Amino acid sequence: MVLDYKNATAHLASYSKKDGLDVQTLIDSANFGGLTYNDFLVLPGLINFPASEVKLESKLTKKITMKSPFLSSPMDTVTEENMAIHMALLGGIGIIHHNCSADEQAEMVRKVKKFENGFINDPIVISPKITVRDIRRLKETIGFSSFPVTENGKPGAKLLGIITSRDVQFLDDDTIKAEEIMTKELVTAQKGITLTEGNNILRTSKKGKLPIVDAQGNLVSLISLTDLQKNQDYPDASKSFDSKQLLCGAAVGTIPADRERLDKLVEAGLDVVVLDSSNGSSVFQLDMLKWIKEKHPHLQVIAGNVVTRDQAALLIEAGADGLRIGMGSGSICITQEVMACGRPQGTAVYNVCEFAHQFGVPCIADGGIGNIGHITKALALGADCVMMGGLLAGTSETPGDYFYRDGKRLKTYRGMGSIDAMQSTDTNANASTSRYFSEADKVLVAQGVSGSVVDKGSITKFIPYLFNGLQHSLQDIGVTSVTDLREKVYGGDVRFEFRTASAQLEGGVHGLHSYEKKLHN
Ligand code: CPR
Repeated sequence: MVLDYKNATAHLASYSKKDGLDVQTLIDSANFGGLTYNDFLVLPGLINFPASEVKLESKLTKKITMKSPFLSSPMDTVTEENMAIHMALLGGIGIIHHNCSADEQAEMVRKVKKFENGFINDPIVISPKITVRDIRRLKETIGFSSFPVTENGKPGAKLLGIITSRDVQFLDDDTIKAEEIMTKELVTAQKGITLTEGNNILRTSKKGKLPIVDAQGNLVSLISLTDLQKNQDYPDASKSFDSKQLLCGAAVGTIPADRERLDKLVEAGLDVVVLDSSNGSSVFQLDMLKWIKEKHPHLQVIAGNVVTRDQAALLIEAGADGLRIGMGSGSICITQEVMACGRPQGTAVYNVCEFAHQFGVPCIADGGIGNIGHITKALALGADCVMMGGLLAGTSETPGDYFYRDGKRLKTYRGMGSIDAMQSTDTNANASTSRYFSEADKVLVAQGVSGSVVDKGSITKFIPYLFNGLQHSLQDIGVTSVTDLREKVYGGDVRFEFRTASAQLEGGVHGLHSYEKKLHN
């Protein structure tokens, strides 16, 4: 008998066969192996809304919600102040690494907290005694054409004038000093003005630079006309609850010196601390958590890393405001190989998130995110946010210089437990060794490698690519937000399918002689 086609959806509602698997069955069926992101797919749902309407707002910790579910890893080839500033501007957060002295790390935090879009808070400044020869040299190396002149040649001191390239262009005598040729009649603005007000002054005064001074005439910051033209608005920027300052995260270890380090970071304005350990279920981390909760009760603490419910329970009970999940899944990581310890990331993310959510503790899937699809899968398995190292490495906001090899423009990317990273600082609180409990070891055992990645351009383009891609991905699944995804996964409406080895081949590009994989414009 042929059924009436008009009743197809009604018939489906009472149909005994369902496509795909619910999430629990997916995880249970992989029990003899553990699940990675590449092992499964999410089945498509109904699209009745535009991708641009998909909300990616997500919880980072119990008290912090972000517009984009993205974090950059606390690694010395990924996150310093420049990355942290741009991650926050783009709606996520950067976690500043701790493979440096406490003072250096605190200074990076301070720079993120002091950053105001459009204001140059650390302008290159010259002294009145500097010669034309030096100014020309500075222009060649830095590429700027004008410099504020202050009494002692440093920002924060009394502003005396400005030197522009025109002031030095036609001078034959290289020994003339800046104070003899600088412009002294300056258009300045007072500290506290808004970017819009500053921009208006720049426009009407037709100057290239607007120095911002305090009541005593000391140089505080600068607005530049060239920046004005490229200045983007960042409506989704992650900001602290009480101030308009960008949100900043930083990692610390759990050795005694890290308490002093954390005090300095908190003084610099830190919002979130990540307790950085390859295995978070240690007495050291529990003690540290307890100490932080007493000493800095307003600081949000992300504990980890964990991959099991047992590990998670200890940290949840000790007051963790968020959990970081992953052991051995990082792209530079050899932990699973060397330590025989860890867990496939899909299984780890599902189990920990399912448990932690019952206590209102948000979770971050850390490591192994290689593309937009992996982000979707991490969120579908319960993660609130994802942390990325390798995917962001090679962008212009990461620390380190580009170099050329085999005709490719590259940057270094290395694991924090690689021999290179473990030997790289002369501070007694080496982040890399303490992350792996190796600070007392005479022989270092590497848990990661050091390598290189290709230039990915700026994250001001790359993060929007991830954001838009993720919106389209959730649209395909038929969910309108990260919360909607979570509810429909746990409710059994979002369905999953395993991928066999041949299914994985089928899902990749195949049958071509050659091709170029260009991911975005
Ligand atoms: P990917 O995003 O590159 O896959 O992984 C980055 C994550 O890898 C980091 O956030 C950190 O948790 C982890 N990680 C960093 N260095 C590591 C070493 Cl040497 N070994 C194991 N995991 C590491």
